[in-house]
Amino acid sequence: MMSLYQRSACLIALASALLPHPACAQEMDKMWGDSVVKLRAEDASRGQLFADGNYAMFIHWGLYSQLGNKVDGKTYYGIGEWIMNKRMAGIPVPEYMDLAKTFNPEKFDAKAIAQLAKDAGMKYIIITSKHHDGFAMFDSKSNDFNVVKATPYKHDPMKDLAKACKEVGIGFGFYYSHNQDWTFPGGNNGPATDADGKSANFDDYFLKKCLPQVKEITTEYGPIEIVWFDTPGNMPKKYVEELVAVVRKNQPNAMICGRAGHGLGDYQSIGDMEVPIENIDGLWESVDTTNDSWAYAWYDTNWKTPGEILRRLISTVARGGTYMLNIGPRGDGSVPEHAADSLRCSGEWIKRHPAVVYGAAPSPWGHALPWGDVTVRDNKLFLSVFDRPTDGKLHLPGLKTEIRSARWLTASGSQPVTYQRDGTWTCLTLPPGTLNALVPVIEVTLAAPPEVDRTFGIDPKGPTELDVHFASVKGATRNSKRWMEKFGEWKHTVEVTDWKADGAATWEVDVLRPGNYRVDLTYTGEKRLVWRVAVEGGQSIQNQQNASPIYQSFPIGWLEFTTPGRHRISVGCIDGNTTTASLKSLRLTLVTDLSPTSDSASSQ
Ligand code: FHN
Repeated sequence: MMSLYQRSACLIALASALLPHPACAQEMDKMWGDSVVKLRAEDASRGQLFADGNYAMFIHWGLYSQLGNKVDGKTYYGIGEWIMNKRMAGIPVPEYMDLAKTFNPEKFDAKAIAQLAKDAGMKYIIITSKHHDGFAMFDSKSNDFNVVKATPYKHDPMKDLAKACKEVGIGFGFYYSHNQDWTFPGGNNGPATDADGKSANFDDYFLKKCLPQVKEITTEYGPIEIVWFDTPGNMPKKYVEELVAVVRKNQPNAMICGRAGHGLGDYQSIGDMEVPIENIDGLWESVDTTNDSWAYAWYDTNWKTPGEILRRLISTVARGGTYMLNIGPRGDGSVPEHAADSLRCSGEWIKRHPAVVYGAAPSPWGHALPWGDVTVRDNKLFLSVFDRPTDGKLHLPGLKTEIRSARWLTASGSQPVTYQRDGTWTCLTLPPGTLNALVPVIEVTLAAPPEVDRTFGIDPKGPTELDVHFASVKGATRNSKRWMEKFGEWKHTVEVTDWKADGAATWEVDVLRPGNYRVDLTYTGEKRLVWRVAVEGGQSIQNQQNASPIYQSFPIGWLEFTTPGRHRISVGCIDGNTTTASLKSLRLTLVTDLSPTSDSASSQ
C-alpha cells in the first residue's frame, strides 16, 4: 500500500491525467475546483482517515430541508438545497430568510446519526455548516442568520453532532460554501446591495461573513477532520489563500477539499456523483448521494440499494479513491428510513469484509472487470463479485503472479475456491453458496505483489463492456461529457463523436474463447445511423439502427473471433448524421463458443 505521502507525490506528477479532455476542464474547475495536492512529507500525520478510511458520510441539511422541494404546493425536481435559486423555485431573499422562523428540527438526533455513520462503516461525517443559501447551521457570532439566533429551535445542532462523533469514535468536519452566498450582500450570486440600498462587493461579504465564520467553525467544534469548501467559481486567489491560512492555523491536522480552488486544497474532489472508470493516482474523493438529491426532496425515493452502495464504494476504492455518501435529513431532523436501512445493511457487509475497503489499494487492472472489481492488500487480491456468472466460473484475465490459494470469505469463516490457469487467464470456480451472498468476496493470496497485463479480456461468460475512454481514436473526436439528468443530478461519460469517413475507436483485447460474439453499441445521436464493427485482419459487420437523444444500447449483429489471443477490434460510424453520433461503449457477449475444448458449440 502507498503511504499518504507517496500517493500525494504521485498526484502532483499525474494531475494533468485527471482531466483527460481539456475542453471540459474549465467548466469543471468553476464547479468543483481543481486537482492539486499540497501534502508534503511533514504533513503525512494528517489525513489518515481520508487516505485509509476510504468511506465517509456527507450530510446536506439546512433551511431548504423543510421545503423538501415543494413551494406553494408546487414540486420542483432537482437538488433540494438549490430550491431558492431561480433555476428552481426562485424564492425572493426576504421570503427565504423568513423560513428560519419556522425551522424547528426537534427530531434531530445527533447521537443516532453518528451511530448510523458508524454502523454504515463510515469513518467521518462532513455536514453543511453553511450552504449557498447563506444560512448557518451553527451558532455564528458574526452573522445572525443562523440556527440559534433566527429559529425557534435556538440550539446549535453542530455542537451535538461534533460531540456525538467523538463519542462513537468517528471524525467530524464541515462543508462551507465560501464563494456563493445567495442572501448576504456581496456574496457570489447574492444581493448586490445591502439593507440601506448601498452597493455591496465581494469584500463586504468576505470580511463581514465568510472569513469570520470560517474562523468560528475552525475554533468552536474541537478538532475537525476536513473543511470542505465548495464551488470556488471565479473567486480570486487571495481570498482562498486567506481561508486556507485560517484553517491551517486553527486546525493544523485538518484536510482542505480541493474545491477551495486555485490548487490550494489537499486533495481532489472529482465531479458530483461520479465514480471514475479508470484508476486515478493520488488523493481524491468521489461524492455521491443515497438518492438523486443532496438535500431532502419529498418525492425522491430513488434510493440506492445496499448492493448499489457497495458497488459504488468498492469501485471507487478500486480506482484509488475515497467515497463520501450523502444523506439528506428532513426539515425536522429525521433521517429518511430507506437511506438509513441501506446504509446499515451495506455496513454489516463491510464489517465482515473490512480489508476490501479500509486501507485497500486500487486494482492492478486499472479498471473494473466484467463481473466486478478488485482491491488489494499486500499480496492479497479481494475479488468483489457484483454479477456472479450463472455457472460460477469466474474468469480473471492477465494475472501474471503465482497464486498460493483462493477462498470465499463467508460470515462464519471461509471456503476454499478451486482455480485453474489457462494461458493468460485464470478460472476460479465459485462455491454454490456464493449465489446468495450480497457481494461475494474471493480472497486470492499471491506469491508476490500482483503483476497484471491490463489488456481488456473478453469474458467468456457475461458481457464485456469496452468503454471508449480506453480506446485509441483516429478520425473522430473524444470528449469528456457531463450533463444533468434532473437539475443538479450529474451524469458523466466519455464519448467519441464527429466521425470522419475513416474514423475508428479501437481496442486491443484478449480473447479466451474463439467464437461468435453478439455486438451491442451504446450511443446517442439523430435519426438512423450505420455502424461498422471489425476485427483487424478478420471479419467485419455493419448495420443500421435507430438513435435516441439519451444513451441507449442497440444490437448490431454477430462477429466472429476465429482464434484465441490478442485481437484489435474497431468501430466506426459510417452513415447518417456522423457528426452528432456519440458512442459510449461497445459490448461483446459470447453466443457460440467455437474453441476445441468447448463441451458444446453454444455456451449461452
Ligand atoms: O452546488 C453544490 C451542490 O448543492 C452540492 O452541495 C454539491 C455537493 O458536492 N456541491 C455543489 C455542486 O457541485
